[in-house]
Amino acid sequence: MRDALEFNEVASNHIAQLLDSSYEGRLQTAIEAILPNLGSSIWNKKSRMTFVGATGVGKTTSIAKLAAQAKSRGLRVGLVTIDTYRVAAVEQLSKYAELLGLPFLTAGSASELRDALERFQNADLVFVDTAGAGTWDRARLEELNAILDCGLAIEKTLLLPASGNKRDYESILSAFGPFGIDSISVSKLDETCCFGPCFSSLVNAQLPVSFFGIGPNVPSDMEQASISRIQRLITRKTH
Ligand SMILES: Nc1nc2c(ncn2[C@@H]2O[C@H](COP(=O)(O)OP(=O)(O)O)[C@@H](O)[C@H]2O)c(=O)[nH]1
Ligand SMILES: [Mg+2]
Repeated sequence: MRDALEFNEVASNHIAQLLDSSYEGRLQTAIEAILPNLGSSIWNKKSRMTFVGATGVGKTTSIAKLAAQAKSRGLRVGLVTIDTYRVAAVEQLSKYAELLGLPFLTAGSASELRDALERFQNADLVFVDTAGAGTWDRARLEELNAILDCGLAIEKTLLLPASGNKRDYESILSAFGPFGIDSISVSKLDETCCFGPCFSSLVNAQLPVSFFGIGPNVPSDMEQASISRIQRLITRKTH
């Protein structure tokens, strides 16, 4: 077991916790003990939710995946984008909205976002797409937060790429942390052969872990985070 955890570059202090004698042979329980907060299901509560994170990490695609899954469960879904700087970004989500037959609005300011959410007040789920923000780009991060701070509750999920390294994760968490993150999701689990650094950043963040992106396909490649998936990712020895 130690070999597998080391192969996947799980940090040594987390390996020690996982292999603590009281947990031996009970890896699942051990993971639950150090990563206690898996996000609750979004399907049975009214929710307004946004993904924040770096450009290209998969925010828009994740929203399309979840919106499609929600629609197929018979939920009423609205889509809003505040990523209005780039024409292609608006087009990307509006194309998904068209394909999925979902209502779509754009908002360029906090008051426009508030209006959009009010127009979607009868929806079960509203997803708000955002522009990517680099961890060094303080102005962009603050601007993003100012728009999201529209006076209505929006759950913020920080989307991390599965293939990051320890320092990148630290920098992303410290850049986005001050803006109040409710949960973390991970994208592109299919694109890494080494989940340890991401796993350790999740343990260190101690925030609920909500979704895993496991491929590019809409809507199938998005799942609720689970201990069993984490266990498989940190113990596999082949790819
Ligand atoms: N392999 C893989 N590709 C993904 C995943 N999620 C998103 N992508 C791809 O990543 C690229 C950028 O995604 P996008 O949603 O536009 O990122 P955004 O800039 O954060 O909104 C697209 O080509 C997506 O198809 C995933 O879980 N696995
Ligand atoms: Mg996008």
